[in-house]
Amino acid sequence: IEERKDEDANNDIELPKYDFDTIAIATDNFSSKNKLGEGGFGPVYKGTLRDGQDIAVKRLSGNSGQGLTEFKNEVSLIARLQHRNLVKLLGCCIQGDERLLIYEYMPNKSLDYFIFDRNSITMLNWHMRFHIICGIARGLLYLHQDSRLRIIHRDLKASNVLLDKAMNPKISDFGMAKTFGGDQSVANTNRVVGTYGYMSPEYAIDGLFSAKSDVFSFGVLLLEILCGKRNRGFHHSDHYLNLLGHAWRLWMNERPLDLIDEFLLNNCAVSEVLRCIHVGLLCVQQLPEDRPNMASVVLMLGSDNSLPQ
Ligand code: ACK
Repeated sequence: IEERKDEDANNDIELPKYDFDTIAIATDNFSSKNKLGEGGFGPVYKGTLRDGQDIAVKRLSGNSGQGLTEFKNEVSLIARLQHRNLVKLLGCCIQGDERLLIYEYMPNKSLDYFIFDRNSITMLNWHMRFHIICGIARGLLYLHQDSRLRIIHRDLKASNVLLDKAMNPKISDFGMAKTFGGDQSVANTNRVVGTYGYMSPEYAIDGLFSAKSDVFSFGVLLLEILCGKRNRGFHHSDHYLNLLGHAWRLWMNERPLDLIDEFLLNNCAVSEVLRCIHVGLLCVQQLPEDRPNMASVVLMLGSDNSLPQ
């Protein structure tokens, strides 16, 4: 793993720099009515640039040195990312104490809102769910596979997947991401960050992370999308974390028929549902070496012709 040094992080930035006043005006001085929510490292605001373009502005809360590191990490990584299933970073602002990230605005909120809200989940028919699953898989494959990037996201979860106007999914929030280079594919950290419930056992317990830990999170997310249910909020305890993948498998083994019944009513393609369940369960396997990589996942899911691209 190439741990990026703080002082190097800015060298990679090839992004438009906005001045603070422009963004303050665009967001109506960060007024509370424009606040979209609280992200991992500070509040996010909606704004509109002078040319009419809608933006989302992530404002780093000024008090933590750790936040500054994550900010630089996120900027240097995302500045190079170009994929339709990743939220696009349009620019940044580093002025005085202010640190802002300016993103394309995603009008349909996060996936979290759709899959865990009893009413909203009904808005996601099978075709949309499959489209979203395939899009997330392609975005993650791009992060893992691009030879220049090779990025592990480390915090893939429903609230970090945003939806655009056409309900295309885009992965966001790269504050925890790490690059890895050469032949090295597994790294160790004693600072485990991420979200319990989505974290793979080897990462949560031993701090070992690799592309396969993202695959595990993807598997949990896929199963959540299929079932419209949050993973069972496992606690930070070795016992529970060891059981996480196992619990999903047990639960899904009991449930596939119910799931298919539910989706059949909406004329879904049963073979696609079965394929998705199969892929999800492969991804949440206990041992990283048993999980498929994202290239295989994308292949196994098959093509997504459900919605116009
Ligand atoms: O679920 P949400 O509505 O979508 O609430 C969270 C909140 O900000 C904190 O992360 C929203 N958010 C983050 N980035 C964007 C974006 N690019 N476009 C629209 N909303 C965003 C996120």
